[in-house]
Amino acid sequence: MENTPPPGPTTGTALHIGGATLHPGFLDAESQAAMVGDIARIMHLAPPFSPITSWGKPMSVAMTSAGKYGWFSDRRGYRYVTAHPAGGAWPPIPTSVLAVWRRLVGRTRDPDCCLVNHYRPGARMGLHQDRDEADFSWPVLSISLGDEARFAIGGTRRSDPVERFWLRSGDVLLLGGAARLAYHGVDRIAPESSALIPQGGRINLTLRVVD
Ligand code: MD6
Ligand code: FE
Repeated sequence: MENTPPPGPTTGTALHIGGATLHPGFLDAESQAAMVGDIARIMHLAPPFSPITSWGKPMSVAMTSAGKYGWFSDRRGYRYVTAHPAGGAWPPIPTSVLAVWRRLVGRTRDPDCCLVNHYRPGARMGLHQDRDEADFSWPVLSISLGDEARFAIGGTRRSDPVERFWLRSGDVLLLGGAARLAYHGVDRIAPESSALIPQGGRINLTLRVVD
């Protein structure tokens, strides 16, 4: 696939790609700007940090969280924790973000964790499965804000072939059903492809039920 995003916004109905469900342009410009403001408040209260992988290398993506749990990694491995590494509970998940979950997943249960990933140009997220949660019958919902990102998704084995597509600001992606345990990652960011985030880069929110 090409290395630069194809032109033009895409809006409208859901697309099914590699077992995932993509809602292109789910959030309009105004909702995206409001959400970035909400995320800036989370980052102020719970500053992003680059978790250390079990290999001992810091990740290129800076992370923080909101909700009952935050995602954390160090040499001992990956896990959910109830406090920021500097101390203190995680800030609550903003209503603007919960509203997206409630519209697409439902009102039966709200997510326990909103992981906030901040990508600067050059940051990447290697192919991984989201499997630190207790109940895989709940989907993982992801919201893209800012610079465009090329997303890769394969099957439930690391060696399965991957499909790649671009995630744009305002897109919402759901990994549920058979795709819940699909390997996926972000292999490139298109620098300065969006002016949404004052410092530039991309913010990705992933919402999960953890317990
Ligand atoms: C990202 N997303 O888009 C990384 N995980 O920056 C994820 O790792 C992800 O988009 C689970 C479900 C949807 C996702
Ligand atoms: Fe993931």
